[in-house]
Amino acid sequence: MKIYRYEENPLITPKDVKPYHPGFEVIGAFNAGVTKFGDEIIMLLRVAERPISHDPNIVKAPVFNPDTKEVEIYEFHKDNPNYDFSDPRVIKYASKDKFAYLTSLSYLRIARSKDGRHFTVEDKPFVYPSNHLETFGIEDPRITLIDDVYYIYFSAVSPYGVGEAMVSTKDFVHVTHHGMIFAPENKDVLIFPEKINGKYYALHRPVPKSNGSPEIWIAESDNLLYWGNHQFLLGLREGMWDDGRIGGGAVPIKTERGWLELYHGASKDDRYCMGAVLLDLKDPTKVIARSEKPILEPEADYELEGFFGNVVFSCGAIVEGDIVKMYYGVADTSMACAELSLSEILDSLTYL
Ligand code: MAN
Repeated sequence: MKIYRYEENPLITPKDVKPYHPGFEVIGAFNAGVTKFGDEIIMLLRVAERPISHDPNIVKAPVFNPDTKEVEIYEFHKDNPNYDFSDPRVIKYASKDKFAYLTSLSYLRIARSKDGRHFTVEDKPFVYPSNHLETFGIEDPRITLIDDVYYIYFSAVSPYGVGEAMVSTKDFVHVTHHGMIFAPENKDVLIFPEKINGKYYALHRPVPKSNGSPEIWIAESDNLLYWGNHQFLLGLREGMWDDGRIGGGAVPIKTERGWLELYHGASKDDRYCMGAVLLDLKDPTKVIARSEKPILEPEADYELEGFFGNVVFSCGAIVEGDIVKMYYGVADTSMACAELSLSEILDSLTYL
């Protein structure tokens, strides 16, 4: 399969984004939702900011306080035996496989472009944590346009867990909050851009606890807010590139052969690739075909190295004829884009 990575990659890096919080540094501008808006392409960036630490033995954890609207900073010494600091993204409890804090606070910021390659990042956040379910930040937005409303949904992270919250806008200025649409632990929601047989559909990715794995489910709704009839859709594949965790990536693309979903799959050692799955046009709970091999894997230097390397992670694509412009976060640090051929992706799938 031919993959054309833009010469301008990475398109946006943390250096292109001014910190919003005094005393903080931007460590990530990545995993952006993408949409067309008038004659612009809008990227809704996940911007991750971290309090600057002058002592390498001190790890800081920023937490948004919804009552005061301030960000509070907690400090941890790396010698503290109660915590595990081996994953740079989180401060884990030493005694259990859970995180206590994140090391950065994420929020959503708009970047605009006319050509899809050169972006201007706005100065202020567009969606910022606003309640008790978002105190550790909001992450990895996706944007689905239905009629003239842009639905934006994202991971909301707090001590209560990671769930999926939704807002909507018509103009990328005014925002309506709709609250949490999928309770913890759930991420990687992807709302289909139109009703199918009279229902809205969404992919989602629960993380079952007592048994089960982080795999892709599908649900339906009459109103985009209340989701039901949950069904298991797509699982991990032992020994393959997607045997650790999988989740939806870009908003499902309607093609003649079915709904094409570009999803991410991570191996057990956290190497994130993009693959594709094809769902029945009239009944998206049916899987028709799936990638054996990734359609994109971390190979370029900016994909291999960064805050958390070996990651390509798409939250949105723009389709023009046969061209799929897949925007994707690289190494939990920056944004890149690659063009692929829609028909080549469809031809590369293994039909079940
Ligand atoms: C994982 C990673 C992080 C993210 C947390 C919370 O550890 O995806 O980037 O901040 O989950 O969602």
